[in-house]
Amino acid sequence: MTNKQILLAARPVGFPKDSDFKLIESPIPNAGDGQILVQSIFVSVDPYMRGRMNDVKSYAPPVAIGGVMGGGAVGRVIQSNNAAFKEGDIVEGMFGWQEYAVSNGQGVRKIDPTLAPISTALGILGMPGLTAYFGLLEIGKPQPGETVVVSGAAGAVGSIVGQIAKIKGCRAVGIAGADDKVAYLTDELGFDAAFNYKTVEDYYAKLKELCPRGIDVYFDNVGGAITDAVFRLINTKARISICGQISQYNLEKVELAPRSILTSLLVKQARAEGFLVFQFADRYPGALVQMAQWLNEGKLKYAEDIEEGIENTPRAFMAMLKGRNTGKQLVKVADL
Ligand code: NAP
Ligand code: FER
Repeated sequence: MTNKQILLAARPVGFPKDSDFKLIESPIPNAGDGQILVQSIFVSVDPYMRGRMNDVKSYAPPVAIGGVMGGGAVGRVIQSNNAAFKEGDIVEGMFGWQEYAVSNGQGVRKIDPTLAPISTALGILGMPGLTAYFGLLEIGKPQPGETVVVSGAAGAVGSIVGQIAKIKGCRAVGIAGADDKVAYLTDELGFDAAFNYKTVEDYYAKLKELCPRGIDVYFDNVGGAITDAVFRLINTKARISICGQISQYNLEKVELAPRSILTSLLVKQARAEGFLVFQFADRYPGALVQMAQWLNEGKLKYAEDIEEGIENTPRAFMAMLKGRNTGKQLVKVADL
C-alpha cells in the first residue's frame, strides 16, 4: 500500500504539459499528535491552480518545484488523533493531488453524506458554488427584470451563476465554448439564451441580439475579447463582477484590452469589482444552507465531469483548462 502523489515537476510555460507533473509513490503517512489521516475519494482540479504553478506572490506562496500539488479534496478519515474528528468521518479540505494526506484539522470541514452526494462539497456546495453565490449576489447585485450575462457559463461556477440569476427574476444569458454546452444551458438549466463563442464571430452583434435591453450585470469568468464585447453593451449603473480571467491564465505574453472599456465604465457610471471567494469566508455557513435549500427544491441543478485515478489528475486539469468539462471537473481516486 502506497500513497500515489502528483508533484509539480516544472513551472509550466504557457499551457501546461505532461512533463510539468510527476507521479511518485511514497509510504502512507501516519497521523501524528493532533492530526488526522485522510484517504481522498474525490480530488478537485480548478483554474486557480494554474496561478499556483507560477513563481509569483499571492495570498499564499506558490507550489514548490518537487512539492505535492495543492488543492481541495473530499475523503474519509482513516486515523484520528484529533478530538474534532473520528474514523469514518467524511471531510473536505486542502488535501492536495494525492491519495492520502495528514492534516491538523485546520480548514477541514465535516461533510454529512446523507444531505447530498459528497462530491458536491467540491462543487455546488463548495468553493465554486460559494463563488457563484457571493460573486453574483454581493458584487453583481442582480435586481428582478435585469439582464445578467455570464461567461464560462457551462462550468462549475458559471452554470450556478445563471441559475441564481433566474431565481432572482433576471434574464440570464450564457457564453460557452461548445454547442452541447449551449444546449445544456438553455434546455436543462433554464438560461434564457446562450451562444457558442467558438462559432460566433461577432460577439458584440450576438450579445446585442440576445440582450435587447442591454446588460445590467456581467459575471466575468474568462476576460479577453468576450469581456471587451460585453463592455460595449452595459447599461447605466451596470455591475461587473470580475471572478476569473481564464482566457489569460496560459498566455506567455499579456494581452491588452481596449481602453474603451474604461470609457464604458465612465459614461455608464458603472462599477467593475474583482473578488476572491475567501473574502466571504465568515458567511459560508448561511450561504451553504441557502444553496442546499435551492438544490433540494430543484431550483438548482449541477453537472460533474469525473475522471478516474489519481495518476490522471494532470490530464483532468489540462482538459478542464481546454474546456472539455461541463460543470465541475473532479477526479475520483477511491470508492466511498
Ligand atoms: P470551469 O468553468 O468549470 O472550467 C473552466 C472553463 O473555462 C472551461 O470549461 C472552458 O469552457 C473555459 N475556458 C477555457 N479557456 C477559455 C478561453 N480562452 N476563453 C473562454 N473560456 C475558456 O472552472 P470554474 O472552476 O467554474 O472557474 C471559472 C472561473 O472562475 C475561472 O476563471 C476561475 O479562475 C474563476 N474562479 C474565481 C474564484 C474567485 O474566488 N474569484 C473562485 C473560483 C473560480 P468553454 O468550453 O466555455 O471554453
Ligand atoms: C481563482 C483565480 C484566482 C481563484 C483564486 C485566485 C479561488 C486568486 C489568485 C491570487 O490571489 O493570486 O479561480 O479561485
